[in-house]
Amino acid sequence: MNIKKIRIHTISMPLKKPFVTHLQKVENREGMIIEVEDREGIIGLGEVVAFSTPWYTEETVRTCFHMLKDVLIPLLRRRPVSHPEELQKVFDTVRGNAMAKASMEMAVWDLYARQKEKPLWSVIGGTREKVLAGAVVGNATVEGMIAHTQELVDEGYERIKIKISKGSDIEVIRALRNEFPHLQLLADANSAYTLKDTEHLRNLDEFRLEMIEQPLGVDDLVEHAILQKELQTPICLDESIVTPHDMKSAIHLGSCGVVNIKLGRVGGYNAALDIYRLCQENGIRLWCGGMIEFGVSRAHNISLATLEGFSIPGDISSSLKYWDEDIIDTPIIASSGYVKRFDKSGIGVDLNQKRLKEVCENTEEYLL
Ligand code: OSB
Ligand code: MG
Repeated sequence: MNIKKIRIHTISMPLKKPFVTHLQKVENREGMIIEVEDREGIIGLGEVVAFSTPWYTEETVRTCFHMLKDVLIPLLRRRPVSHPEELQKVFDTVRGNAMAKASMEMAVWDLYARQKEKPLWSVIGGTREKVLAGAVVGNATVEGMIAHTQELVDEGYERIKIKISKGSDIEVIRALRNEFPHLQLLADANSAYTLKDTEHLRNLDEFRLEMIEQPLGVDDLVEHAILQKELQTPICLDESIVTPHDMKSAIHLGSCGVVNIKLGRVGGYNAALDIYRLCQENGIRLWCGGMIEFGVSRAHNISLATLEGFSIPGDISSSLKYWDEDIIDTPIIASSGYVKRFDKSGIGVDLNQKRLKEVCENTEEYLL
């Protein structure tokens, strides 16, 4: 692929409003934008979606920087690839560190599509002209969550996910259901419960939630299978599915009816596409997750969600939901429940250089 240099921009941007889960309140988003440039000057874009601290997975912006600089870029220097699928084998020699690997995979897949002058969605076999959008409401008071949901519904979102936790669940969901009887509603617990809460979680069945996301611990594939037998509401796994092997285990055990795929969490396109195929073959429904990320990763999510199997609205929302101004030159806009795919080469967007300058804290360049 003739990769010549790689740039890593560390950026930091305040959110318009803090994003609250029972695990963490995110007020400022750190991240990294990756540019992979070939000998002709064509640039592929990727993004590190890890957070400043390891509250969602074990990676952080700093661990990703270390992995990129000291491990993954040197590996790529020693073992150049001629197709992005080869990255899987190259990166398999490094354990874990999915988000660091995913940022490189994103950039190399984008570069590959741009070299071929094709949109990335077509390279991976996507078909949807517009992808199913959805928005997320963070944890707050019942009144606050109703008001936020109303704002998002007024903006045209047809599916809303709310963050729940112990002590902030039944009451909020009942109130939202009363207020929005026909809204597609789901709840994400980010591992707030254990099997001891089974009776309590059963009380959620009456509210016709589309699903409950990650009610139990990251390692609880068996426990999720036991819980799923007790609930009518489908379980959707997020944190528990990191590798295609996790997906096989979850299918074998019956741990979930739904999965959200995040490129960052699973280590990039190669693993995401493997998980996608496993879900398609085994009747597991799929949607594309979000990481309160910047437009580069969001544009990758849109490419991925053009695959036919992404038949449920994901956490794909407008650039303006979190940012005053996004890092990409064409902001993402959700309307009437959809985001239109980008039809230019690669992910279809470029960096907004003016915005990058404003939010960039550090840039390093590595020659291959
Ligand atoms: O659990 O799905 C999650 C954001 C950051 C970390 C974890 C999660 C989320 C979201 C998606 O809920 C929010 C979004 O990107 O709009
Ligand atoms: Mg989640």
